[in-house]
Amino acid sequence: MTESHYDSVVIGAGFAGVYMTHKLVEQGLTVKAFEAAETVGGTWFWNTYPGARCDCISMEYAFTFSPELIDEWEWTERYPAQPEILRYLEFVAARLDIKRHYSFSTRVESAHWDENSALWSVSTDTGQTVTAKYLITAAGCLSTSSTPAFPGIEQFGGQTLHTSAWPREGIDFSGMRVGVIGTGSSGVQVIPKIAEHAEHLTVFQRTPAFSLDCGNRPLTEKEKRDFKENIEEFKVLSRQSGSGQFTDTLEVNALDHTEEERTAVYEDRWNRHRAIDLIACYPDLFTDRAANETIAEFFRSKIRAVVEDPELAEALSPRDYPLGAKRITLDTGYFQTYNRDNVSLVSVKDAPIEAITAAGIRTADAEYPLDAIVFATGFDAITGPLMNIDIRGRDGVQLRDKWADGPMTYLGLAVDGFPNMFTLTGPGSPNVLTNVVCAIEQHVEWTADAVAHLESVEARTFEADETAAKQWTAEAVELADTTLYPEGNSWYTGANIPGKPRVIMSYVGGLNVYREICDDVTAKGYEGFTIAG
Ligand code: NA7
Repeated sequence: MTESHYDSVVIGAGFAGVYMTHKLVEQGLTVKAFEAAETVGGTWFWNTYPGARCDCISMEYAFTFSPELIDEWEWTERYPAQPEILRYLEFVAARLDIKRHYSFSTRVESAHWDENSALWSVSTDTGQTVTAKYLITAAGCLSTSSTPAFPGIEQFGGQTLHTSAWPREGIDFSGMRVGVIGTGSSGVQVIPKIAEHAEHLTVFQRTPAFSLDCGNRPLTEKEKRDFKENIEEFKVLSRQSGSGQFTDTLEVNALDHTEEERTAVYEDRWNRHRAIDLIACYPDLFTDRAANETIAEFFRSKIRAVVEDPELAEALSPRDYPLGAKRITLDTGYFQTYNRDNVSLVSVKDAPIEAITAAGIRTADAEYPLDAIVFATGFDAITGPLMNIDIRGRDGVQLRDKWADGPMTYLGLAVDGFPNMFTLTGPGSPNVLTNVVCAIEQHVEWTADAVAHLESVEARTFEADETAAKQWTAEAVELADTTLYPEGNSWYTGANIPGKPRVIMSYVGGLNVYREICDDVTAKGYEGFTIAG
């Protein structure tokens, strides 16, 4: 073999790529890893917009596999801001000595399976080509940004920015008329920050967000100590939970409580400032629309309590989808921002944005002159990062063609016709509907065990069976249909990208159940896979 052959290629240096590379190296495999950014971080490298913050609690959004990493790292805030998570990943990369396996500032353009050699041939935008037995994608769920194809975008005379490609030196909005399009997690976080500096901020809202005041604050010394002292119990509880975040779900349905009892429960949960404590507080909240409406109305009451103008409060209140069917956003002073004199809201639901002009934004019924436009318009999530790479399996079949009508995977981790390829946080896994770091630890460890097994039996190929993939994908859809997820036009279902097939891209049965299924597959000798020698 030439120097450009490795046992495995890993794509990406976010949480998943860093841990996967570490595990494979630890198992004695050679690894070539690629990352488009100049360093580790993944989505936390790119999303540097002001206000960018995780929607999971810091101590829960961290690796648990290494006692040293837990011991040596100290989070400062309850909800970590982007710079702190990036520092954490740099710390992890340094402790694991992982960077030497990476080519940074290098984007993988193609990965082609070669039948004769049973190897992947992987090429990059810097002209590197390597071969590897295993191809492991850790390309992230939110790494392909989406900017709607508004006509005239190129004519705009001011500055345009996407939240996920923010200038690292920052931008001074003083004296500027700024427009923000989008009120998902990114919009809800960036809007209060821009409002502090802009001369005027106009928010273009198509769908209002259910948002939870994250009540962010520094962690107390006691919280930090308790976490480390009780880490083993924490690991057990988070692994037993469906969302990778322990919560105490009541044993009574929302509709079996009186309104007064429910309000007391919601109020208590609201003050915990943790989304899972609200959405999972009653068992029926996410399966019964009437139950869901009770908590949706509670969230609306919080908007009315903050926004001084009742008409504006109503315009900011979500009404036409269940709470949780689009991601609950976590905010710091979001609704308060609309009480400012320099902020206005434009609803583009009924009068959509028609064009971007040289001077600003034109909707169906008005024109808004602007100096800068911020696209907080989200991502071609989960499948986008994989379909953007020219990945070809057996018989030259392209992944993007295979998934043209929607992704099909086995366990979210493997695709039939694509031997020796593992898709960490892939569609059909419990990726973004759980604490993703918890999901990543499970995916990486399961994959590492599979690779160790394949090496020990000197397997040549490992491939998901088509029937297993079809069945897994169909079951994942059926399971989602028992919930309220299909009722939201969210990036969970591809509904945010025009033309993208509308199908749930996450396994909604819970990370705990998923873990058992994966372990069972392993125990049954990789049931649903064909291992060829
Ligand atoms: P999201 O949650 O997909 O939000 C995108 C926002 O942009 C959302 O409010 C969209 O409205 C809006 N949007 C998209 N296209 C348009 C057009 N054409 N016109 C008007 N408004 C539009 O992305 P985020 O970056 O906020 O969050 C993604 C995840 O990143 C987040 O959940 C965290 O996990 C991190 P819509 O709702 O589609 O009507």
